[in-house]
Amino acid sequence: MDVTKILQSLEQRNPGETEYLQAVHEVLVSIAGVYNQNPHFKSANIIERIIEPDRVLTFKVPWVDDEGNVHVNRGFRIQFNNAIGPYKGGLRFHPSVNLSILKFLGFEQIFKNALTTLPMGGAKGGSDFQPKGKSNNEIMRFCQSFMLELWRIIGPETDVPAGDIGVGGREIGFLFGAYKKLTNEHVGVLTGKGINWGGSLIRPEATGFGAVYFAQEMLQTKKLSLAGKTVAVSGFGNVAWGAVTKLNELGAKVVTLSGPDGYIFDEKGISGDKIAYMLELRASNNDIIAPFADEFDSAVFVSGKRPWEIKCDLAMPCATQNELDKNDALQLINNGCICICEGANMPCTPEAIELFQGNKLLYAPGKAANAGGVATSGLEMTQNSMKLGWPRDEVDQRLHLIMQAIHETCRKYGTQPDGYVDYVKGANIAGFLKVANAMIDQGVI
Ligand code: NDP
Ligand code: 2IT
Repeated sequence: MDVTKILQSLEQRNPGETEYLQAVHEVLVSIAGVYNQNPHFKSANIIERIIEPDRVLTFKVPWVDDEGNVHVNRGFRIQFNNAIGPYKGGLRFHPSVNLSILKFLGFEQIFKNALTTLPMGGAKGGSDFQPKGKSNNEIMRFCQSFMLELWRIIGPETDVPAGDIGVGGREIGFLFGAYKKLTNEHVGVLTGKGINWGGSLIRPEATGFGAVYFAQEMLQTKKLSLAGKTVAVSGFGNVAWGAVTKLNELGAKVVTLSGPDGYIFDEKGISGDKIAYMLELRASNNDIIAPFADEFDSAVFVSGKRPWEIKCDLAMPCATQNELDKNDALQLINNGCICICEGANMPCTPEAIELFQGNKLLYAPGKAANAGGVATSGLEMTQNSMKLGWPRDEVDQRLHLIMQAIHETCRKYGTQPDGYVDYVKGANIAGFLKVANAMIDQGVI
């Protein structure tokens, strides 16, 4: 496989889709060796087939605001690959959403889902809708209009969407209500559902919990633990909340959170009522973290900056893609950070990753470290199929085991001759092998 040639042709056919090209580039570089050693991949042209989505749907989402004004947003669903199971992946509502971002997320989701050990294909969707500042009724009307199109191509055995940035329990509720009305079926077509109507315990916490379990595994390879470690976290959404909660449980001290307006630093640690307040801020729908520093004397707000300048042992980026660049990486390294564990999808730029790996730090890519969210979605699907619900401990234990298994898989495929574990390579190779072999078994289709 000639990575440069493939990427050139991909760029020609997908001009300007920078995030998508970035995600494909990373995977191709990782798997080139394995690919070239196995001629059956080449003869089945797996590469060209795996980087092209099976199906891309874009649609109009008209909706009416509380003043009676009519708006139009764009909706998307990328069904990327269903070789190992039904399409599965979240929906993102954020003004930055475009085809490139959803294709990168859908592409990554193929490998992430393969790593979970559960039968799920890869997909992603969403809209450029801005939820910030919208009323409950406006969100509901938007979700209903979105589902008026989406329902045609999803189903519990076909494609099962879930949440992502801007889509949480409330939105999943409105989307589910609309699907149920349109099809007259109460089925597990979405995950992240409310606990009284088919949801799974632990799903809200799962991505953050899972990422912390993964960090714990990485530290253990160096005979270290989370107890007493200082952690810088970015974001203050669903993933950040789960991570901060579990980090506290395991004895670590979280000193930062961030929002689009800047970050807060709290040297006393963010725990207890501070976590509760973070949720309140999130629910206020204003998307600013600054008020946190007004509420707690120990916290200071740093406007317009990212938390990576704070001295920490661990960094957990949990906000969005490309939020940690080369300069941030240098600051972390110079400040003695030993482990970077991604809660978000692709939050570190390629240059930052190169620095982490070049300095032999523990570095885990989102597709391995944040797979606990979709894995628990898979467990929600299992419970829906069985028409029963597992207790909290059972789901948490399964999540923990899955994260340990993913870590082990990364080690198996990513350990380098000098003993350093390249988790990027490990995750990409393991995910790729599973999906590619399934595609070969199923023929050219
Ligand atoms: P939330 O909507 O709950 O929180 C996202 C946070 O990131 C918000 O603070 C948001 O603020 C900020 N953010 C989003 N986009 C940008 C941007 N372009 N620039 C700066 N800040 C931004 O989302 P989640 O916590 O669910 O998701 C966080 C990350 O985790 C994402 O990368 C997501 O893909 C990933 N993830 C989520 C999973 C889940 O189950 N929810 C599972 C696995 C990964 P604002 O919107 O104002 O910009
Ligand atoms: O990026 C992700 O893995 C998610 N947003 C969760 C997807 C899911 O289907 O639970």
